[in-house]
Amino acid sequence: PIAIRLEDYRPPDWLVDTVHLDIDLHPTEARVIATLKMRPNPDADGARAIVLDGDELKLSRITLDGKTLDPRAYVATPERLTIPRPPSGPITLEIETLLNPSTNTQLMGLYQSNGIYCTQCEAEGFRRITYFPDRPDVMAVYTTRIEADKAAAPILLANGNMTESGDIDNGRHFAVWHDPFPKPSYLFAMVGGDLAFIEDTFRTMSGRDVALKIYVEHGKAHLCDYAMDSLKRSMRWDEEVFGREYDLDIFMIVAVADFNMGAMENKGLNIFNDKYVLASPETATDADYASIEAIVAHEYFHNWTGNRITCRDWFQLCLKEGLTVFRDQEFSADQRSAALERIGDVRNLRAIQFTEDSGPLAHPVRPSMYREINNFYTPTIYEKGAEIIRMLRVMIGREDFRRGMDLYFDRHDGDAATIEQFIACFAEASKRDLTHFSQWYSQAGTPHVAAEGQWNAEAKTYRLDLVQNTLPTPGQPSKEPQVIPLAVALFDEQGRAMKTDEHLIVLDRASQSVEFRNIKSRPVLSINREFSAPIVLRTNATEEDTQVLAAHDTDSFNRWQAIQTLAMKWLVAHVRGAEANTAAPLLDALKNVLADRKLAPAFVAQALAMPTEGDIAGEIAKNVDPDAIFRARKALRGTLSEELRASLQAAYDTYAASRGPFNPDAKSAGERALKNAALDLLAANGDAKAIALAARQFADADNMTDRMAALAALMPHDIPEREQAFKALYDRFENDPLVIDKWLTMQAMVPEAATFDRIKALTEHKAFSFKNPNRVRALIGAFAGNPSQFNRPDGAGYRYLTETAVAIDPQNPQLAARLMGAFKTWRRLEPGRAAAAEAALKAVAKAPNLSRDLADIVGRALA
Ligand code: HT7
Ligand code: ZN
Repeated sequence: PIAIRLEDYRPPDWLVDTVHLDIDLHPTEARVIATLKMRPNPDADGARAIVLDGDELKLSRITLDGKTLDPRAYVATPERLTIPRPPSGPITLEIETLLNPSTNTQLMGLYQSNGIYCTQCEAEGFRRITYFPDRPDVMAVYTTRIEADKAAAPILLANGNMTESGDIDNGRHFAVWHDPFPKPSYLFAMVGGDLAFIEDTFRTMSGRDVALKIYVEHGKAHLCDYAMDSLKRSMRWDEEVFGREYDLDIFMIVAVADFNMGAMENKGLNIFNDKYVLASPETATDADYASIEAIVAHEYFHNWTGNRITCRDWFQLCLKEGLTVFRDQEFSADQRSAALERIGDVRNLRAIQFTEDSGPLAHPVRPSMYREINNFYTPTIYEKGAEIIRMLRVMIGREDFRRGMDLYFDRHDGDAATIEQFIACFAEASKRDLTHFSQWYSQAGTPHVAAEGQWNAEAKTYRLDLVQNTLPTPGQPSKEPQVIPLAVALFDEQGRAMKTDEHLIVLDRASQSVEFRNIKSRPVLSINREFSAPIVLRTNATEEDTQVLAAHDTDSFNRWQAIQTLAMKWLVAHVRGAEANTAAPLLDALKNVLADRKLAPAFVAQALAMPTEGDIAGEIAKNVDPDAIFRARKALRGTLSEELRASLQAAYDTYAASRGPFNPDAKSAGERALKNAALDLLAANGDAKAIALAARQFADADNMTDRMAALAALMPHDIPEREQAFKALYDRFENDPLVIDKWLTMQAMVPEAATFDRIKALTEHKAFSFKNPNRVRALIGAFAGNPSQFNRPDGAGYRYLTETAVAIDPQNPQLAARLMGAFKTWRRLEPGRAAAAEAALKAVAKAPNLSRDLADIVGRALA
């Protein structure tokens, strides 16, 4: 695939002012007539040919200013429509294309999901509907007329407000929608189908009433209340926290079953993977409720950060995605608990972004080159992009941050903007030079910071020496120092805060020293509080220092981090063969936390959740042996199970007893989280009483959180109770695909050699389909996330994944390429496994007719 480079950006030669789409829906022969009012771009300096993008398009007719275009005046291929010598002034083009939604398995452009017509246009799907300058800096006002069989598609939706609708002959009907806000083509959407809906209204801060509707397949409307509630809370929050009001008269969400990602922020008509809409206590876990809340908010927040202000080009993707993730994280923190949200967000960042940043697929938050943009919807763009915004707020303070955001909204409303324009707003609002800070956007890799403190008893000073280093990443062999904001506090050895309480150190050179004065006793350093910068940190803290922080740090994040640090130290030593390693400091810390009645149960649950196998592999970084990691983690959890049994049982009993009707709120979810974390550890050794407890909880549970937690506790053990639970879950929920996904995932996660055959058998099961991305991710994606089984020493796991990806590729390249994300970390494996992974990747690279998506991922994974 050819390279697209940021430095080659040129403004479009032609602009489109209005688009009128006339869409005649039909399962195999949908007809689209696009009427484009175009004019030459006064700001462009290039040739004036009209070149429109297409993708697998079939042109049936084209007129220019009302006259059929002479076939010698244009060239049409499925991928491009060129008019080499158009008139020099404004023109109207009418283009008719014919589509087959029923065979569109890529789920890009116009397709059918369970008979519902829907569209997905980001990033480059609009060109699968009609020929168009399909780039985000071409913004137009859209009017969409949809016509369909009334019986098959009684509901017809598009962006904006509905202006007309009615019946026509032959059982057909139509609706016209007009969106007054100019938008890029990737935000276009339409839906047609037989759908149920729930509705509500929202009164905006200026007193306008907005109609809210959530559309779903029939029989599922009762599962949409939590999504609706999340939407209303998001709308209020954006008014209160960012001063942003919704702008159309209606806001719609449509949930579909076949969807490549989580959801899509099309103007006024968000389309969702139904996994992130449908919820009931019976079928959704607390984690599902939290995801629904976060994703509904994320897509809604895009209305300002993404839609009203969009991206000039796809290199600026983090302008909307990083910023919108930051906004949804802040929303969740306000709705739930800021401390717990931060712990969860950092866990996720380390699990998915740090791994990406340290492997062959590392790339800057603003890449300078891509071959397939779909492969850049990554944790780096989203999660690291959000971390940059968070650091910016730490650096300039909350007030200037808000003033910068206001300036951005004011200045760029209606624009297709760049990162430079965004940063300029904060530089202006804070009167700071943010040039060096902006390097976070262009330099890939996670900085490693060493922080070594030295207390001088005589001088009563504490000197902190800071050194930063970022390892090379693909295409960036040498790195510059970054601007790293480090929130710092000092405690005494009894855990009392010293008078230098909170302090911000901005590390912006390769090494730097800071001196604290009047420090009368040896301090304990708490640094990178609230994870103020996305770095890997090493300090010269003693184990006792870490214990002080684990018991007393006033920053919940760093208190949790201290416990993880104690656990990680034990785990790494065990992986390296130190069997006699003592877990006493960790056990003390956990006993402390379990006994502390003032702590939120959700925090205690997080403290009990040991680093994952992936976390440990990341810490070890080289020559990774997934089996040794698995054994170490199992041994640690076994030790905790035995040594903490009484307090774990007490925690379990306390929260098992306090059961009322199910409530998905954060407090109740936190209590369930602690009860279930205790159960998980109690059962870690396969202790018969604990297994019986888990089996009973599974059988008696009145909600999916408790049911899945019980199944997760049984899952690592090869026992009849586990198999009975799998069967019972299937029997009860066989008609609910979203629960079936949990059933598939849990089986794919079993850490036993037999899992591989179980997975192959499950692909033949009637509940499974390679056509539905949720099913594929639930089974094959989960297997790729099962470290000990995916990384079988014989390489069969690698071969199975690559062969599956190659088989899926012709049907859905995005899905195939995403599965290959499992190879982000292959280079850190021990030589035997690394060789097997490399061989599997090379076999893919040689396969004929790879999609651009798959070829790009494999090429980069091997480079
Ligand atoms: N902006 C969206 C990203 C997206 C997407 C969504 C669904 C299917 C294909 C897609 N390609 C890109 C989702 C978001 O970040 O909000
Ligand atoms: Zn987004």
